[in-house]
Amino acid sequence: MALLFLSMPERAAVWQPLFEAAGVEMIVGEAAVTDPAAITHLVCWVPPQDLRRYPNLQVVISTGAGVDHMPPMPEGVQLARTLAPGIEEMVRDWVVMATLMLHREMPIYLGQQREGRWQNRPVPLARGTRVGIMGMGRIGQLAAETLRGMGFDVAGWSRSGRAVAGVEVFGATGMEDFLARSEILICLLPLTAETRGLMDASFFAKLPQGAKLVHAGRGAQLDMAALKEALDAGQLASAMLDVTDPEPLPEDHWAWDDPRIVITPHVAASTDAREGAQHALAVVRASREGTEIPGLVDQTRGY
Ligand code: NDP
Ligand code: OXD
Repeated sequence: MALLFLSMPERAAVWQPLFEAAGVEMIVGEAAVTDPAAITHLVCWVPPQDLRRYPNLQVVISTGAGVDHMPPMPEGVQLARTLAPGIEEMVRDWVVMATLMLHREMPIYLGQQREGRWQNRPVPLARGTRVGIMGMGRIGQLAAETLRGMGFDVAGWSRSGRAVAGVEVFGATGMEDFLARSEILICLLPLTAETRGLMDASFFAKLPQGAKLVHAGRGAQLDMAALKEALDAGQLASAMLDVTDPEPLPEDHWAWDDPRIVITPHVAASTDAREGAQHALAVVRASREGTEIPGLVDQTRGY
């Protein structure tokens, strides 16, 4: 079994000794492939032009938690995402930061600072403030745990509505009730056919007036024109976005200068090279042993 590594050279330098120690062949870059038939595993963010070049490919591993950027896999090829505690903790930290920033009205205070204005506003309590998390997977659950610990009243929404200890989770049919209670809405959904364009005008209308949006899922889940309308109408008070569509936004996009929005350039998480390598090794071992591939994606469902 050999793994083809198509990612950053500085990461390859961390991976190589770990693969050597594990006795798994790792090839860096397509140019170094002498026998395409030897490649059984491929790790990348940007996939190669033609996956069919590798006739014995078993698993393609995304270097991140998401897989929405991947093309359809050739017949028989499995798709996995990287499971790494660091990714989950980093996104949790970003979500908690963004939730607090919006809850404590930082967009307004940053505006006041730029104007040299010292003016206080009512100070809200976290305790009892109703937060709704869309996507109660690995990251959503971690964020829920921390936000609950800070006193926020957290509910979740997921496809299955699967129970999560200590959190009320709404399923697909409970969306309206979930939105109606979400004073701060957090999106941690994967991008799929079902979630593309989900946050539009009718969606925002279901939130309480003056709600705040924290978005770390994927840009294409958010209709930016609807976001602007909701902000202008006071239906939304503010938003913090780590993901946009496209990334980056065009230079002249209205959102760059909108004081109600804080944008970070898709930096909620970045996979730690060591953790990424350990995950890839676990995938190769699982393929060898015929056990379940960690991070296996259901390609029909899209996540
Ligand atoms: P998981 O697969 O563990 O969880 C996904 C959750 O979304 C599950 O609870 C799932 O429901 C729910 N879900 C999926 N589709 C729907 C739907 N149509 N309606 C309602 N709920 C749905 O993913 P992670 O928690 O690991 O990651 C989530 C996403 O976060 C990633 O896909 C990626 O887009 C984003 N991300 C962003 C990063 C950044 O830097 N900004 C970094 C890492 C991830 P169910 O439980 O029923 O299956
Ligand atoms: C990821 C991401 O999916 O960085 O890991 O968004």
